[in-house]
Amino acid sequence: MNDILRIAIQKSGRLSEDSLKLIKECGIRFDNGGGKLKTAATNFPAEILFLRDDDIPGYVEDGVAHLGIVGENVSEESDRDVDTVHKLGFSKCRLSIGVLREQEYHGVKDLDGKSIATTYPRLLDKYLKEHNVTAQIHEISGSVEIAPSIGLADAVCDIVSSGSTLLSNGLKEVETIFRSEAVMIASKHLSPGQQELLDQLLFRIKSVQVAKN
Ligand code: PRT
Ligand code: ZN
Repeated sequence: MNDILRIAIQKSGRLSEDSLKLIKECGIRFDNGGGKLKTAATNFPAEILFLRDDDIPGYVEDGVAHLGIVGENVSEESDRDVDTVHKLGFSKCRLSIGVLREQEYHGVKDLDGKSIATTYPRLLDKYLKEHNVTAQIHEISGSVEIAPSIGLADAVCDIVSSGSTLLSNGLKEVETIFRSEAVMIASKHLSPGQQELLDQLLFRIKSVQVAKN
């Protein structure tokens, strides 16, 4: 069997350390020194690709990578045609709507006619439609939380973990629209050999998770 699994993980960011740790805890050894973009495992038929998290779902959909570790928020927002094969239990966070603290808020209908700044337009749009709310979505690429205080939007929709970023920007969390954690995603076009390798890897991941609980 000459199959190899190419696993994409985040190069540098909140997912990187736990992704590497998980792979190592599965007994897979590799050299990741020198800021390389790709490295081969020495004791398992796998290669690790180090990418920006936003690029991972697309690489997995295209089959350039066979597996990826990414936040469910990023995978869902990308709307790529991939399988979510396992929840990994780290990088837990939520995608929430926040409004200025002094603004009265009674429920999601209060967002009707408002503008909301976000880097997650697709997930936000889905949520608003499900709740029959018509709001204007302002897609911006970063520093979302500052938008209401500078008059760019009435509300924000962004990732929240401790809540301190919202707080320090004078915002309060009013709706949680999506709960996320790191997930393993897989290409829909694995060969039988790659599927077998994935099953082995998932067995190891589940064993690591059981051992921790
Ligand atoms: O460079 P690259 O594109 O790869 O990375 P990135 O900067 O896009 O992502 P990164 O590393 O910041 O986050 C990767 C993933 O970690 C996200 O997609 C989430 O799944 C998850 N995660 C967990 C978080 C947070 N917690 C988090 N707190 N992602 C972002 N944040 C940010 C949030 O955007 C906000 O600015 O932290 C701030 C809020 O945190 P609190 O604790 O103040 O509420
Ligand atoms: Zn990113």
